[in-house]
Amino acid sequence: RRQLQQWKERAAGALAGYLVDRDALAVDGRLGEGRFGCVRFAVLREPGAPPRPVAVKALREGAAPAEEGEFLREASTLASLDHENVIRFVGVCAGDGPPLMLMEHAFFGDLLAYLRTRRHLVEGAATEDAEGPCLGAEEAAHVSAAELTRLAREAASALGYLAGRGVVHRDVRASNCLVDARRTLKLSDFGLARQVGAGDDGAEYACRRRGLFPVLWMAPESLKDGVFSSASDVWSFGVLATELVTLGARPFGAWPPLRVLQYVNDGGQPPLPPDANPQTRALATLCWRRRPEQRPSAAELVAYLATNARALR
Ligand code: ACK
Repeated sequence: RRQLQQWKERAAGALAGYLVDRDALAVDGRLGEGRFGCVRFAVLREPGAPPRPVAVKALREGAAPAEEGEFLREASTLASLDHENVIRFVGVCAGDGPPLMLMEHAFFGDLLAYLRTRRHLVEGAATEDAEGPCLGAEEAAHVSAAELTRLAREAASALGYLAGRGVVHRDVRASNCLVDARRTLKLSDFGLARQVGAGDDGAEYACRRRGLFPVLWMAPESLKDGVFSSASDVWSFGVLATELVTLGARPFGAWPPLRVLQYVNDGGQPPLPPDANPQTRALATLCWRRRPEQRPSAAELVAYLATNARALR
């Protein structure tokens, strides 16, 4: 408990420069439900600055002190990051009322919902008869190959940035990425992120606590030994690639997490759709190498996806 208190004081200190006046915030509709509580849309009006749309994460009322610690930790992690493909931190509201965390608002919401909407468009295009301005199925699928590859490259770029700063995200998946109005991917949800070293690529975080973990996206060493690193984020990136090419299908189909855990522990890899192209297959298979040090780095993934602009399909 004392450790938690010390941590909270440290986080509050780190965030002192980011305090936003609660009255400057006009909170509007709900964007969705996060781990700590509700995420809402708001307009921030600060003197001398144009009004600015933000997403507001609130810590739910009656949250346990440990949850408050996690909430502050996420805010201070985000406040320390600055990258085109990482959601921008705007500030926090403390004092009276529930703690609030303000982030850049991403117009299209989370990537999983975005992909699933696209799936309907592609399927709609496939069934539509020749009339109407709809894209042909092939054309729609084609458009998405370039876009899917760009989204993957942007996610890899965020991971490369984090690896260089010694931050392990630990929860990389489509539902934790956001898409802004320019359709740029923004990695988000840093609730499980941990600092593992100052830019030391091989550094690991060993988790002692049990909790809710995203089993379907987890590398075997994380499942088995609770070890997380930039290389385990790369494994999760491979699973994210399957979400991209399937336009948002659940990894491992209907398998329950326990079955996935046993399967991956026994050497299994996440399934790819039978029609996935060879480049997608090759990329994912590299990300799912058993030994973390044999997986490509995020920077290598970025380079590959930049030169193979339609690799994901
Ligand atoms: O699909 P969504 O609207 O996008 O539902 C989830 C929900 O809140 C829980 O994470 C949305 N959300 C979270 N952060 C943001 C943000 N910065 N901009 C827009 N929507 C956000 C997310």
